[in-house]
Amino acid sequence: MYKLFAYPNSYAMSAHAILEETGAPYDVHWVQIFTDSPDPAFLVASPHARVPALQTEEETIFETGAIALYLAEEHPESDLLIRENMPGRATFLQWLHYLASTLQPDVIIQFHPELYFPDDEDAQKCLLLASMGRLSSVMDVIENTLAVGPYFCGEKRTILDYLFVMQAIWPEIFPTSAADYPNIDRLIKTLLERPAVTRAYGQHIQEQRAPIKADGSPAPDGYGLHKET
Ligand SMILES: N[C@@H](CCC(=O)N[C@@H](CS)C(=O)NCC(=O)O)C(=O)O
Repeated sequence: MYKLFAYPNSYAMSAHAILEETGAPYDVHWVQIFTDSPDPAFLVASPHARVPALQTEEETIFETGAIALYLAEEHPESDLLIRENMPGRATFLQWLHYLASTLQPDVIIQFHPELYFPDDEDAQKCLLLASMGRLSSVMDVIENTLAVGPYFCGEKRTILDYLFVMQAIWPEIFPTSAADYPNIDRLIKTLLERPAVTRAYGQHIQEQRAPIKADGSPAPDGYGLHKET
């Protein structure tokens, strides 16, 4: 039985949706992040106290891309990989790393510029602007790639689509709106129609609405990366 350390409406959603796709049994362990006293078990699994982290029968791992790849390899029946020696493998690896190292850092900046410039609102505004410029060119590149789609790997749905879409559902990471990127918009809609994705996403929305604190007091501001409206 897997244990997924998660925080509502966060990067944990892609790992969560992939877990659902595999059909493997799992428990979600909801944890608090951005706290001075993270859950000790969570800290062991994820030394920066960032979600997601996954406890398997043998070990614990962190980093969304690694968790996604691990789950897809462990559960080949889910058919979410371009494997070694398959055509398109190199491109698959390219996008896997692009999503983690080129897209993701600018996504986190859009939600938490204060992590980079605490107590300097002007610097935060400059960072947000510069980072959105970088996101804009990333979105152009992805939009272009998906023109051949519908998925990152053409006709084949892979973990890449989950890794991207579960971030692309946040309007804050687009210069204007996802609707201005027809191929991205189509991919988001296609993936969100999948029962496994709906189940995972539904748990995050439900948890985001529920208070996390043991004393039952309301969730703190900023609970969930993207605040529901
Ligand atoms: N590269 C990491 C990033 C994880 C990450 O930054 N997660 C955010 C939530 S979406 C988090 O836990 N932030 C808490 C913190 O930075 O202290 C991954 O993909 O797993």
